[in-house]
Amino acid sequence: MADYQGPERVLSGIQPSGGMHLGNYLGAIRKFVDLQDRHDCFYCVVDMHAITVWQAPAKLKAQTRHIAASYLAAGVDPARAVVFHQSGVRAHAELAWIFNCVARLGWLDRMTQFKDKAGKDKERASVGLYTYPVLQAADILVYKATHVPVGEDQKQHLELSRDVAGKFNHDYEVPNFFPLPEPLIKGAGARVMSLRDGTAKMSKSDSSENACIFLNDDADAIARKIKKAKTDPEPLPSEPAGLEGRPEAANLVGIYAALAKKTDAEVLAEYGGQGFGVFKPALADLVVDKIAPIGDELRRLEADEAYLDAVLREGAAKAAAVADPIVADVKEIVGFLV
Ligand code: AQP
Repeated sequence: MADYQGPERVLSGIQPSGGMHLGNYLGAIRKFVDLQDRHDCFYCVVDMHAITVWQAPAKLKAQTRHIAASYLAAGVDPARAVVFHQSGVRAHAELAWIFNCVARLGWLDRMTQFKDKAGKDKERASVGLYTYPVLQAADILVYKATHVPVGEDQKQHLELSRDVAGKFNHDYEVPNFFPLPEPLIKGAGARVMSLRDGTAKMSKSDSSENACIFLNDDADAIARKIKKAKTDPEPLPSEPAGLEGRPEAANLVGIYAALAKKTDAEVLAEYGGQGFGVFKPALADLVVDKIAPIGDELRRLEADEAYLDAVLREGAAKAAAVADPIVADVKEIVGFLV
């Protein structure tokens, strides 16, 4: 980034592959809201990423609107940030192909998310799932975005985006044409874990519905899931070091800290020595307080499909106006006839 002279821009996206959950909120969307006043922000619903695993077409449309509604319900303002669906801007796919020819197989072979998602039967995974990080590099660089707010699980993909940008700049002898995008990961909530297994990340596609708190869960569902959350029999320690080796306890304390905008140490100063019989109801009250109003607004917005579609369409037009000239420059650099 050091020598890049272009404007600072923020880009991030979430896949419409299921319901929006607390991990997406704390790891990504809450940062989107914080950034929109200070930066030029592009927030997309990455439907082209979602189809790297099978999505029923009618459901995909509904989920795309659900993610868009979640952005808005959480406070993303389409007047201040560009909100759009990835497939609505052709430039993403065009640049992704060129980047497929820049990225190296060896780089993709190292991606741990592909290994996790493809599982044991990787021969049956889609080619798209394998090249997913290349499309992600195109999503970012098609706007010459300099900053990318994401959860910790995306760190490796962001490094690949930097590698792609650097190799393109080097191979085509256009120093600093693309910025090397910086991930914005730090902070509480960067890695929210499953409520059923403190060693696995909270994920839309988790088969246990009690593993995830969804943004549209009502107060009863939130309280029930927290009550059922896996824990251990020990009381909470009075200092963070005491959470070592206790992933479920660490996760619940981390969620509390992220939502209350406190440190783990501050939470433990208050609850250290207490059992989960005391801590879980306090956590449930806090989650309901912060998340239930977002859920109410989300349901209201989801009922207005015409409005959501208009927001996405207008956002896609604004996004294309920025991306198309960048792709035109790329084609010229690569040597395509334009
Ligand atoms: N558990 C999490 N903690 C913190 N941040 C998270 N993110 C996802 N899970 C957590 C962040 O949310 C953004 C969007 O992620 P995504 O939906 O595009 O992809 P994902 O990381 O694959 O999310 P899921 O929920 O696990 O989806 P599925 O089950 O479909 O694969 C990213 O910034 C991510 O870091």
